[in-house]
Amino acid sequence: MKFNTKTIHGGQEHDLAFGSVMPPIYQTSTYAQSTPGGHKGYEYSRTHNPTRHALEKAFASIENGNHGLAFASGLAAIDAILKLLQSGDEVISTNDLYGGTYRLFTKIYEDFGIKFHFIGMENAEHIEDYINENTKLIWVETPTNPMLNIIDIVTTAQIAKKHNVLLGVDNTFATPYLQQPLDLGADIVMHSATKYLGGHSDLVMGALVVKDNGLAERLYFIQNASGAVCGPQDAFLALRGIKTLHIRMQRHCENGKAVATYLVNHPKIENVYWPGLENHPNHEVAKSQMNDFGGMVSFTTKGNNYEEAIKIVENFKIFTLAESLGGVESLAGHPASMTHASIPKENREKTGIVDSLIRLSVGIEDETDLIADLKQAID
Ligand code: P1T
Repeated sequence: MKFNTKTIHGGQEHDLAFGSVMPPIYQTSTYAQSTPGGHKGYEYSRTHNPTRHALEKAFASIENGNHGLAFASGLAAIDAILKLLQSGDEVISTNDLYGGTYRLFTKIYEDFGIKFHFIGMENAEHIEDYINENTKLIWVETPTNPMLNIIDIVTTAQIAKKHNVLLGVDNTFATPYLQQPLDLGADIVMHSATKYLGGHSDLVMGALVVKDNGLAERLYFIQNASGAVCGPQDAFLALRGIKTLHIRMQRHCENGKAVATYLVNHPKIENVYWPGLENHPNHEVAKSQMNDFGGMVSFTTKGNNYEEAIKIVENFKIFTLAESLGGVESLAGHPASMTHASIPKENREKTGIVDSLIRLSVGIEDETDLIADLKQAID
């Protein structure tokens, strides 16, 4: 099955009871048993729920994996991965990543004795300098949030394999429409399904997909034992969202390109970060591992003035000033004071999250309206 068919049919069966084409929302916590253990495969909804199960099969299908897991949020999904580790283990992570992931790593898991190295991975060979016998996980966001750096997944996977270390890739920004990390050698692919997979800014959810049966078994154990599962209503909404992922992503990419091109030519703009630009430092790697370049665009203004950046985001009429990304509507954010405020200023600025940085999640509205909105807000 091709990707555009998988988004609609991948892992899906018509409902066994009445043949409903869309999966029923099994809004139940528990299932009747004829005798202790005598059930129809479902016992309790933290462990299994048919609507969630349908979604988990869809996740696995679109990411070319064998096993999918749905969580209550993206961070709950990352949390489940970290529970594979033990005190004394070490993790090597991209230095540019979602502020909430950084906070989970440094404010929760460092206290449990896990050591994190946050490094620039644009030159993947650099990763090997940080590997030792305690290293258990390499954590990669690509494109990174919010600087849109691109990490070479194939080379990173080769390094991970050589040292017997797990490679997890946060595929939230790209989605499987643009890149499929498991096919490039990653062990775990993760999503904040809150974003493009859900696609309509109406749910909070996380996803994991793996190929390996043993790894899946450990993650299912953690999912059930820790319990951060999503509810059946949200599972239904995510299933509905995934069915249009391919056409939404196509438009996100087209509009992303139009916005990036407009900003590059604007006299008040200093830097534009979008992996499709030929002068993007990792453009060649992006071309080799992505089918297109997505709808996330970040930029800074000349003079790097905090007040000016705040004024711009306040001036938008179509772009909504809000956290999050990946919905059909365009959003704008100011990472230094919003999504990445939990990263100390000194660390933030080292990776480029300066005071004038604005991040756009370019939606699927008409391109000319988006450009006009940028023009009036910046001018
Ligand atoms: O919000 P949640 O569903 O828990 O997902 C966390 C997360 C993980 N990974 C990436 C790359 C993310 O962007 C996020 C969430 N990000 C935002 C809310 C944001 O505005 O960047």
